[in-house]
Amino acid sequence: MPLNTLESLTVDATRLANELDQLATHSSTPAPSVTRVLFTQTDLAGREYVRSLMADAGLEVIEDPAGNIFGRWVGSEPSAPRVGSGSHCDAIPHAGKFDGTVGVLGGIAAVRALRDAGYEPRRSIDIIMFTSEEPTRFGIGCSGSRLMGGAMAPAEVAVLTDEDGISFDEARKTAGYDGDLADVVLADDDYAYFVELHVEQGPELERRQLDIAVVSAIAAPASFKIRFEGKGGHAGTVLMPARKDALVPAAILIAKAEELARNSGSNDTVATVGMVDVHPSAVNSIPREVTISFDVRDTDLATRERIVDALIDEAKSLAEARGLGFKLDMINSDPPIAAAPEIKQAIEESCDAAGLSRCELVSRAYHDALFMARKVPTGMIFVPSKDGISHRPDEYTSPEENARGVDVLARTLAKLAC
Ligand code: HGY
Ligand code: MN
Ligand code: MN
Repeated sequence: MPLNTLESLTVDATRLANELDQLATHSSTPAPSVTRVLFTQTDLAGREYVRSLMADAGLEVIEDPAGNIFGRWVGSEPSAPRVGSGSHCDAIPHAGKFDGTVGVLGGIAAVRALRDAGYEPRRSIDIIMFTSEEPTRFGIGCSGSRLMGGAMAPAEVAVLTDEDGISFDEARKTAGYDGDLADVVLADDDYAYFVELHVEQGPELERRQLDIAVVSAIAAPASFKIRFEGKGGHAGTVLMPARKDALVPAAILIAKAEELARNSGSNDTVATVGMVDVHPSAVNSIPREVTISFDVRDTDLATRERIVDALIDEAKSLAEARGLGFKLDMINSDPPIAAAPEIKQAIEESCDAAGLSRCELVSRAYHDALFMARKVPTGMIFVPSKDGISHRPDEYTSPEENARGVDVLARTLAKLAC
């Protein structure tokens, strides 16, 4: 079908907004927050809803052993490498309703708009809900796309365990996902292209008053845990010289992380300690074991590595100087990716055809696209985030802004799948 039929492309902004609201009701925390953790009841309910939307849009619903869900629009050449699009529907505790979901429900809306415009793909188009982009339950993000992209071995993912000691393998099977995780890994020619629509989760589009960002690169995330082991004891009877307090060096290290990130010489360096676990955590007991989680990112791999190494060195010398035990648990340390030029161009042309303003941005958040890029030429489309807010209940992108992103996604998919 010639692409000029796309002049008649219309996206139902209200319907998409209602569907995003409906999905947000599947949450284990009260509105306006959204919490939807991998393979919990609310996640399973969310999956059911996504499958119903895919089926309603005429997509063939396929699920793999890791719980990745594919809504397939079979093209006239079903054996040709497909075009993939999609994102995630799991949500960290007390998040908002747009992170990830706009890329899944927006992808389905893009298919509806293309069908209504009379478009017929040559390459099949898959709208993918990746099984778990957030690290909440198993400590590492993007387990589904890591498997698909070959960034993590099936045997490694299978044994990831949550804080109750339940493994990924047990959790997926309880959720009804059997089969061999090795079947999740993509063949090199499964997909020709992958495009992800996502909210910016930053302030740039709103600040510059632009409609769309064409993502040029995705920053490199690393996360690790450091544990200090001391002696603990009674808060009243153990005098200061005799103490081996595990929380004080942790506090010093947290301040050090901020100092290193602020003074790295790069505006793109970020370092966060989002979790601190203190044992035994009693007001009158000296902390005996403390585990702190680090999230360090930069668009430049060498800079990020330098900050991570400096933090680990600092931790080791703090432990030595204070006679404490020390343990490092490296969780992930991923390279950045650059978006594929041909996909950036398709997105740019689609913005221009739709009469939408655009700019180029680096993604400081990671996404499933970071791992799909291991196997497939990949690109991303951003729509604005109000006040740059995300991972908070007041995350917001308007129906009109989401619909503009879907319009660009639809045109981009049509270009790539023809
Ligand atoms: O942390 C991230 O960048 C993503 O939102 N999970
Ligand atoms: Mn997120
Ligand atoms: Mn996301």
